[in-house]
Amino acid sequence: MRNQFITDAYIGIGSNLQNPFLQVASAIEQLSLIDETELHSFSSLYSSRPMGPPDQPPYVNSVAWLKTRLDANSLLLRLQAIENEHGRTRDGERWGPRTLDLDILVYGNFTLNSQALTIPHPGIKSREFVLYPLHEVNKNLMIPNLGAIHRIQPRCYANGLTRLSI
Ligand code: ROI
Repeated sequence: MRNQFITDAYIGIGSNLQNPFLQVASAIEQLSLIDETELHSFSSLYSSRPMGPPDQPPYVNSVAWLKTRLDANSLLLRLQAIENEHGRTRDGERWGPRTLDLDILVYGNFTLNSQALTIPHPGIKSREFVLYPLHEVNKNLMIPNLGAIHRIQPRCYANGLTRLSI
């Protein structure tokens, strides 16, 4: 649904199958085409160690900063459509490899806890592949329930996270 207000939404992007670098680059382009939404900026692409079963390829991760008039659930539907276009399947093992994962990390000052969606994303504070690119795109970000990104990010171990592009 269209919203009178423009909200800053931060999207976590991850892939570790079928040319992850291209998957992430193409996802960023798709994000720029969402209706009622503007792609404000995006982070470098990073290579990260898999969280979850270790017998899977490394991930490529990034974070995009959107300005949107869509409500959170409508935005989620757009993200799921992009995941599907990228051949995402949902029948694999928990925390198994994936062609494309798009998560709403932060949606303005909102907090939400529904079956479909938890905002802010519950994994933010323990995931270096989210916190470092999020800090790169907005060093002044305040995350509801968690606080200032510039305080949280340095407390998170980098775990071999490597920047692939500037
Ligand atoms: N691990 C890394 N490094 N990056 C991800 O984007 C990622 N996404 C996931 C799980 C399976 C939890 N592991 C990940 O969904």
